[in-house]
Amino acid sequence: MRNLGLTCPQDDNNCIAALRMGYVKAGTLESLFKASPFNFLGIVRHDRNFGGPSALAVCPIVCLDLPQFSAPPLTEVWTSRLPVTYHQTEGIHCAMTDEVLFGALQLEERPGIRLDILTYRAYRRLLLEIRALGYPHLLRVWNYFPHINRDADGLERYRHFCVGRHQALAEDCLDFPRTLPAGTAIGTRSGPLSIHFLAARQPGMHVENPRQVSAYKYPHVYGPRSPSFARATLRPSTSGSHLLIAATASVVGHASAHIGKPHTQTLETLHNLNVLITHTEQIHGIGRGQWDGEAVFKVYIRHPEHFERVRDILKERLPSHVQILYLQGEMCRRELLVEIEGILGLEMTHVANQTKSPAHERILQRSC
Ligand code: 3EB
Repeated sequence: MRNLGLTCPQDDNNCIAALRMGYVKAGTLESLFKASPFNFLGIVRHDRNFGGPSALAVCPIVCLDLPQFSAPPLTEVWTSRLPVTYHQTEGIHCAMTDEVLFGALQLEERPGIRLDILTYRAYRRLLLEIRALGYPHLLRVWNYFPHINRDADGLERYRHFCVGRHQALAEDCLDFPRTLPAGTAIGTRSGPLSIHFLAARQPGMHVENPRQVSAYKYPHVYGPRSPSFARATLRPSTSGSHLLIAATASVVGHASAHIGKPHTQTLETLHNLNVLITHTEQIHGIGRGQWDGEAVFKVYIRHPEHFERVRDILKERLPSHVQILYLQGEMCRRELLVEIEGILGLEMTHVANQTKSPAHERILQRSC
């Protein structure tokens, strides 16, 4: 595969969208906020403590202990040109537009409360809250907690987490597991169980990857309950649609591929992303030229010594306008060394169903 074949940004891409995620230099956050204080949906910082202006605390702020490789440090910012309203209750902080809700909650772990119980409580709370606020469709969830690969009571902490998440989502979601949100689960260096999410008034369309067994169908060798997430969610909107891509790794079928090889794992991950995007285009009748150029990726790398190699591969294979943030984090399987997630913007005003893309053949030639 040479590259993901995404087009360059259009000229009109500078207008502020109804929903946008991007990375800004941490130092510019304050002036950005002052310029448009009511357009912030959320902020994700990649350090433990939030050192920004306190006025920002009206919107959900997520602080994750995941060291950044990029310098100067970048902050993830979610904005909207639509008016944003805020709501905070029982530890869940939400920001809402007419279409979407960005929310965050953090639960401290305490001795005697297993991670599956804590996770179940967190998900119950957030599912009740999004329904009460009128955004019942969960599109995308990010999950972070420390020591993800450590054993506790004879089971890896990630697997405990999967048990709690599965129970809450299976109880709540109509048409489980077909309505599962796209997901990320990454181990931090320290901190609480931190979950942030995007929910919507309208349902998204969940997409699976034909090269990969759906995570919710993984066999029991990976844990007593399968990981409850979709490979991607397509969020249709008349003001610009988005493809929200789950963290993607070097997993083929359900097995980890290229154990011990960061270079090949990165290539395999890119191949998975390419196939997932192409598959989305095919089933939803999207031409490759309809991606509007908004492309934001986040790369998690387990070992700092692999950073430069991974960055060089992505530099070569991703178009130059793509925004990329590199973080050090732990994947949920010990043998995985890199994971990549992303958000792609679509120029189209609505997403058609079940139409074959005429660009189909041409795109496949670009694959590995
Ligand atoms: C995988 O493909 C890699 O448990 O929410 C990726 C994205 C992975 C999300 C999750 C796990 C999760 O199975 C791991």
